Amino acid sequence: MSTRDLRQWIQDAERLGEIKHIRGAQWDTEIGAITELAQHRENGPAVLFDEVPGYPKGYRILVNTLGSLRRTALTLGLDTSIDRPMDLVRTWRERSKRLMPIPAKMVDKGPVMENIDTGKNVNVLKFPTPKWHEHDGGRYIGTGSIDITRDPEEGWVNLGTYRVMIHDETTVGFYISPGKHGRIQREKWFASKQPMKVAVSIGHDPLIFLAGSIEVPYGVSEYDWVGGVYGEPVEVIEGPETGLPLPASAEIVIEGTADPTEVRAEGPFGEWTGYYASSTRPEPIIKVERVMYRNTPIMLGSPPGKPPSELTAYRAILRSALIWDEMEKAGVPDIRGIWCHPAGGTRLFVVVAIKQRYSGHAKHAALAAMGCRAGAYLGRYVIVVDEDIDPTDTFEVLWAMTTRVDPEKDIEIIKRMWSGPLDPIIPPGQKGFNSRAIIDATRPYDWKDQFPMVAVSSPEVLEAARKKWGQQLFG
Ligand SMILES: Cc1cc2nc3c(=O)[nH]c(=O)nc-3n(C[C@H](O)[C@H](O)[C@H](O)COP(=O)(O)O)c2cc1C
Ligand SMILES: [Mn+2]
Repeated sequence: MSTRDLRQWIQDAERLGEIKHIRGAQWDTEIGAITELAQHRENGPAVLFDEVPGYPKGYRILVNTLGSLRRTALTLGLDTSIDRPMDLVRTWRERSKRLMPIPAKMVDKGPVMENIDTGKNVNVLKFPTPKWHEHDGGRYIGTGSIDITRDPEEGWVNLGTYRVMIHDETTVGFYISPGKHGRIQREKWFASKQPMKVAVSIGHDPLIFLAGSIEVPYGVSEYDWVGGVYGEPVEVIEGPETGLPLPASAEIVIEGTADPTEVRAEGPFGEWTGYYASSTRPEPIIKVERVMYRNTPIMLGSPPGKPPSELTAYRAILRSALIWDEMEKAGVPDIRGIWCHPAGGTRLFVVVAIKQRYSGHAKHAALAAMGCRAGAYLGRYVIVVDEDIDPTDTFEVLWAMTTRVDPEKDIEIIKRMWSGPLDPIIPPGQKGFNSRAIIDATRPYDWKDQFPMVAVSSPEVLEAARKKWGQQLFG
């Protein structure tokens, strides 16, 4: 798999019949509502909007790129015929085990430099940014985007998908949850009273967006991770205002500065939990100094919202694989499956299936699942089941929870874990921590051999009956 820009991705997806075209939809309610319809349908289409009223023809917006298994496989360079989520989790785990980060390559120029606005010409409103959800507090130019920042002490560059709201022509606001890499970097800059340079790329290969929105380890640039997936480096140019590496083939990049003393009201914005939980708070802003963009630029949009959404589609696969890997590294043996359920935004309801090997194995698994980086932020429930339960089958999981759990013994509460403003159940003014429930829905290890037998006939008996009587039974 070689490097790719957004236009190449569109061609590839077009060949698979995965893109719908919509012309003439308005930015204020229609594009957001159409996006919601596409995202709420399982394996719904990617949609390319053009001819947005009030904007030049060719200024486009692409949404729901990672909203199907097929396009997620395409983006990761995997077999696009895989049609079961757990098979994609397994395939990606095999592939990612061989992944070696490859540093980005600096080049002198790239298509993103086709148009350059500086000084009085800067106007982020020239692009058809939608108002994604009806009750949003503004237009969010950054959703399928990446915020590019540098660590002032360690020098490494982070790419994080952190939402970016338009305040006016030359000012945008950005929200980063506590503990995220960009937030840690920003706090270092601001603690030493220095402004932070920030660049935002708004339109790139969806793989870059994917990398910006999942847990690539601290200290590793997401550029290097993406290079590892491609097997060759991402080409970047040096941002003239910020000195930051910018994707050379990005559609739109804004460069600017965040000053430690300047804040403005940010939000409300429809969030991945399905609520407007963080409401409005003062947040840092970026004073935009330069906008670079390709001719007829294509914005990549990925608004979060009530699950299921695009982000729950691909992140269920990626997060399940990541937690599985991190648990293995924590020494948990015999994991048979992991599923980060989309209903919980892939964070709030994590099911782990194990083949129990020792007393305490289930608790070991649960604590690792909620303690590792991919599972630590804003979780709620970790459910551990035996290997006969398919973690992607909610009916099976609920059956285990209702029959293998004695609540007073098997539910454990862990307090003061990593949460933040987006947590809907924590009251305003008290956000920051939350608690977690571990539900051990495995057969109790100490008497599992006496645990009641499951009341189904053996596969052989059922198969024989099906052969002999199936025709009369089901026709
Ligand atoms: C569409 C979308 C929007 C997101 N918006 C935000 C956001 O506004 N703030 C935030 O902290 N994380 C947001 N996230 C989650 C982060 O991108 C994710 O936690 C990522 O791992 C952060 O990068 P980091 O690991 O380098 O900190 C969003 C994710 C997606 C998919
Ligand atoms: Mn990171």
